[in-house]
Amino acid sequence: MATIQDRIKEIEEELKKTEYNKATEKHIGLLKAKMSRLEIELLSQKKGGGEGFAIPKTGDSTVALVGFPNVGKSSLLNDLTSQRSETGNFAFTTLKVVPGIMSYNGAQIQILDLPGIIENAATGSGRGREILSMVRSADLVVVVTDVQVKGVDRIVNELHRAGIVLNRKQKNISIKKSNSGGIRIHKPRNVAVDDSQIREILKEFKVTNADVFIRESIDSDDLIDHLKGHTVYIPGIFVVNKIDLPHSDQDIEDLRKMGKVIEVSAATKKGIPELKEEIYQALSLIRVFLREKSGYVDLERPLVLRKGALVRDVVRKISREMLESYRYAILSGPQRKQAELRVGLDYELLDGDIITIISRN
Ligand SMILES: Nc1nc2c(ncn2[C@@H]2O[C@H](COP(=O)(O)OP(=O)(O)OP(=O)(O)O)[C@@H](O)[C@H]2O)c(=O)[nH]1
Ligand SMILES: [Mg+2]
Repeated sequence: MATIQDRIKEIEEELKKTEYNKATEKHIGLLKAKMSRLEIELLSQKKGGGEGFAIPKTGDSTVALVGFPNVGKSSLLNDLTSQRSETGNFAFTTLKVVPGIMSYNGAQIQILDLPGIIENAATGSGRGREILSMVRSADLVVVVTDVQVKGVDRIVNELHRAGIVLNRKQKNISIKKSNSGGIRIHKPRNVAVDDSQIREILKEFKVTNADVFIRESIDSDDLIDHLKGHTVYIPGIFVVNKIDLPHSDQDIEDLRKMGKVIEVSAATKKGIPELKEEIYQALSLIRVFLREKSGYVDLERPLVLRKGALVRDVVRKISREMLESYRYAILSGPQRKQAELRVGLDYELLDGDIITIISRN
């Protein structure tokens, strides 16, 4: 009898052979749904992976470096942080996760150098799955390649199979299962996936009675990702390392379709300052400075928060008790028109804000 792995392989082969066009679109959607379903089945059969692998998250944000072996991930970690990760001119020099801290603009950004095990990591070895679970919890994925750019799509696909979607927003879909009544689909007119295809995909996930609410334009991948149920949506940037070596500009140009591309050389340090800046930007962080009672503002030590953070988040970071005794805060900063803005706990902060917290007593 064919094992689940065999069936996954078969579908993979068929997907490779099938050219994507209007006529095959539905068929491809269904094959992908089948494959996701089988992968979930396979994972549920396996027990947890190796031991002592997980690295605790530290700092203000976590960035995962992923890519094929020998592309220079460890060399980059060494350039970005003060950590020393072993490098070598052969595959699989790095066998465990090596963390480092990149200090940038007052933010402490944790960078994880991951072993170059990517292909079939989702369904393969325990180690591969452990690596993917570290990628899942990262705030940013940096896909590293050398100037042999071809094959980066395989990495993106492998991440996708593991429920990690790069540079795509989560779509507004909800599915309310019921006991009878079949499938009822509620969707706006501009959705490209037709009802029969939605039904087929749902059937693959054994959903036969449900109300399906689709509230924006989606494709079949969006629906499958939703049904898989554990999908995370993370920003990703692409780094082409070893740019000091001969390379094809066209290959790099093609890569730009997948996201932001930064060309660097860990060997000559070309592009390293730009890479640091891009990592910082991609994390969408803001820095807020605290004015102490004495009036002193320490500009060297900002509080680092996510874009969209509220005054409440700063107060909570300082102390829980302060949340109780909070009266109001005064904001000023380069992005504020008003000199001194009096605000409540639910006011949104902007990068560079200086905050004075006024509490009772
Ligand atoms: N020419 C050139 N060589 C580089 C560059 N960056 C790294 N290398 C070399 O490429 C080889 C692999 O570098 P590593 O940093 O060990 O690569 P890795 O991606 O961590 O490899 P694994 O741990 O095996 O996955 C080493 O011999 C490095 O010296 C670069 O920018 N230019
Ligand atoms: Mg390495």
